[in-house]
Amino acid sequence: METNEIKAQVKKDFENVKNNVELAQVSAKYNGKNGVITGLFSAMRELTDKEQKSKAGKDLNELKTLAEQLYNEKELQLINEQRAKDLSGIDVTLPAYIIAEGHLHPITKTIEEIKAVFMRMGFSVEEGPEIEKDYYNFGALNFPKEHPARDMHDTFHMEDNYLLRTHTSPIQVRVMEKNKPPLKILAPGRVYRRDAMDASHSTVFHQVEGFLVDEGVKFSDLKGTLEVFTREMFGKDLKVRFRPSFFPFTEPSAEVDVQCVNCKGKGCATCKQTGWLEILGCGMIHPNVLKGVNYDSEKYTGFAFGMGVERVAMLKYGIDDMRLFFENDVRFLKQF
Ligand code: 2U9
Repeated sequence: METNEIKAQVKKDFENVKNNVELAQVSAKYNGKNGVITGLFSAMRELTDKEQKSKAGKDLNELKTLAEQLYNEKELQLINEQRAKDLSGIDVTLPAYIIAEGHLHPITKTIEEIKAVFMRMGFSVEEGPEIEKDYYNFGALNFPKEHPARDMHDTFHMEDNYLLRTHTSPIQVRVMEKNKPPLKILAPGRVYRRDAMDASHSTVFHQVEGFLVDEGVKFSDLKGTLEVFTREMFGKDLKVRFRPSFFPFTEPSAEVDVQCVNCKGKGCATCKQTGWLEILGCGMIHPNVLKGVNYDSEKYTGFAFGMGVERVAMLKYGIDDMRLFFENDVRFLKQF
């Protein structure tokens, strides 16, 4: 068959294609492994007459290009036809229906933000049970039995020395029991206190605690770590101060204030005219806590810190009532 005749046939075949299946069939007929054009190329390679071979090669290349071009044109035509069919009966000028997008709760967001800052400093995150043994919540943390410090935690007690954890410190005791130093752990989670709910207290709230244990850990390491945290969380221009405090599980202990995020230290209602906001508690881990998990307290030292997430979120976002976080009023939640 003359190439011109074949060309005419190719054109006719592609013209008659009505769908993708037929397009694939016609394409295979010419360009497939056993296709007409593929066959002709094989035959051409057998030719011995140089001139004949060169002409046949040129003709075949033209034919191949034509088949490719026709294929591409047909493919585009089929896509456009399908699109027109899809859109028939649809008014594309109608305004879009906006689907309401959900997002994380502000407390979850705050926890994620706190975690991100400490993870950049090399802390890893651990979780633990909310129903805890008295030992992990108090005993292991150097709270003496019958000591008033336990009362301050307003605990929900259960049977068999179980309770609802009043802080996330038990997570860290469990991590220490299972691992050797060096350790650098962040412990976020929900905690429970038998407290009446008001603008600044809640029965259920969230804490992020953290600790680091290694050889030669000093109070200055704690200060440096927490200064990085407050700078990243509240802004780099706000000053930080450490005040002496007391916790059974740390010695020495301190509370950390940041200059008021609202008035930048001048004095306002948020900071009760003091210019400072209390953000964190912290200290060097008490040797009794280290001994309790069989660490050599002569060799290892560590620091620990803790914060209430709701309080951090309230200060960061300028919220004056903790109850808003738990009411789940979408008018409130939508603002984050
Ligand atoms: C281990 C040893 C020590 C965690 C710490 C605080 C200080 C602290 C409070 C802040 C506000 C709790 O939410 S809050 O009421 N926390 O002041 N927490 S040091 O110390 C630990 C933890 C684990 C093994």
